Amino acid sequence: SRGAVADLDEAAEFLELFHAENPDAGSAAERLAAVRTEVELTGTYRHTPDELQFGARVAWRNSARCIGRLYWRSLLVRDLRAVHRPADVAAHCVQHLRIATNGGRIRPVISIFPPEVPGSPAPRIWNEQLVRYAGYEQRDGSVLGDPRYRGFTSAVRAAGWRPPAGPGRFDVLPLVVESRAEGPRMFSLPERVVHEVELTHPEHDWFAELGLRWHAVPVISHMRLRIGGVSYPAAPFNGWYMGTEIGARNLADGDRYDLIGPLAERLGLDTSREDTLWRDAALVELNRAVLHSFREAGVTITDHHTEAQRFMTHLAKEEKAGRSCPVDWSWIVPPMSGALTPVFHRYYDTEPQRPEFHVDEHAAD
Ligand code: HEM
Ligand code: NRG
Repeated sequence: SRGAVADLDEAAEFLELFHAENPDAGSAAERLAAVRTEVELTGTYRHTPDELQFGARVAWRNSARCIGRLYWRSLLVRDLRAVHRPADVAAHCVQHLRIATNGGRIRPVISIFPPEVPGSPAPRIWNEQLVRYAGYEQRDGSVLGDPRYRGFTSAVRAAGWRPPAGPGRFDVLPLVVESRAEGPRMFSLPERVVHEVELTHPEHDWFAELGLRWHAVPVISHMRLRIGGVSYPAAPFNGWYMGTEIGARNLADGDRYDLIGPLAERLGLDTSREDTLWRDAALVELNRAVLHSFREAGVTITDHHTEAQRFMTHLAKEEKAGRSCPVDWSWIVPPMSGALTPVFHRYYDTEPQRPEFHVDEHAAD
């Protein structure tokens, strides 16, 4: 299948990078010769644990859309290349959530499942993230829950999944893991491992009555990790949230929870004219509530000013190391108060670098 055979040019490029940045790792020429032979004999090659760890960390370092890259060296890499059965993949995803959540002190973690190799297809995770909320299409065409997962929700319902206590706005979807041997299989996440934060506001007591919440850890599970010509289709990874992801997008976007209008009403803002900036005022209160609630709950989160400042530090460090740092301006600039952050006010390198994460076109939405 496509991508199953390791690309020797990409392997050489990666091994040169690995040895340049890890001078104690021995001879690059010797390793490359061994890899050449292995690829000729088997169509692929096996990364050493050190290569795997370095490759995953550098893939994060190269993520042009990620503002959180300052701590790329701290990524905890779980080598799960021996785990093939869907039930075991799901169990290790649960373990990933436990390790990453860490009682609220979130740790950046990646779990790397088997690569695509000739003759042995790798398991796949269909979910976009390990924790996502169901979206139920109502008779009137509106959606209860997260409209983004309307398609995924109806697919798992057709396959027999039932929401635990009747449909709600924040029902955690099951994992779907597929292998060649067993096909797609569904697994519910144990409630205890899905840490969530109930949203309150630092001043408005009534905010709690809105019944809003969000999960503590974003674990992206639909991106393929490609290291030195070898492709890992299931490699879920996480860091912590930047508040705006929840407050300025997930809960605010018109095609997500769409809460700006109802919130402005509760805040008593003048919504009769745009130039009162009621949308902007409501957005700020929603984002204050997100940051306040995570902080009170002891769950790691950062505001966009702090994270943008850290990213400037990261850029300076990468420049000093003589490396090009790819950046996608349209993703790096936060979705509120963009020009108040330093990342807005400059141009960036855009040339992609390898290793990299890619959106896996096979994953469901
Ligand atoms: C994207 C922050 C850790 C890889 C993003 C985005 C933010 C962000 C705000 C944009 C998301 C959006 O607009 O939807 C952070 C923070 C982290 C962190 C605060 C804390 C440590 C990580 C880690 C990895 C990673 C550990 C990988 C090992 C990526 C990738 C994207 C991304 C690949 C692009 C996702 C896509 O194309 O949909 N990150 N991140 N990030 N991040 Fe990070
Ligand atoms: N906006 C998405 C998550 C995308 C990645 N963000 C991170 N990644 N913080 C959301 O769920 O809102 N990370 O690995 O920490």
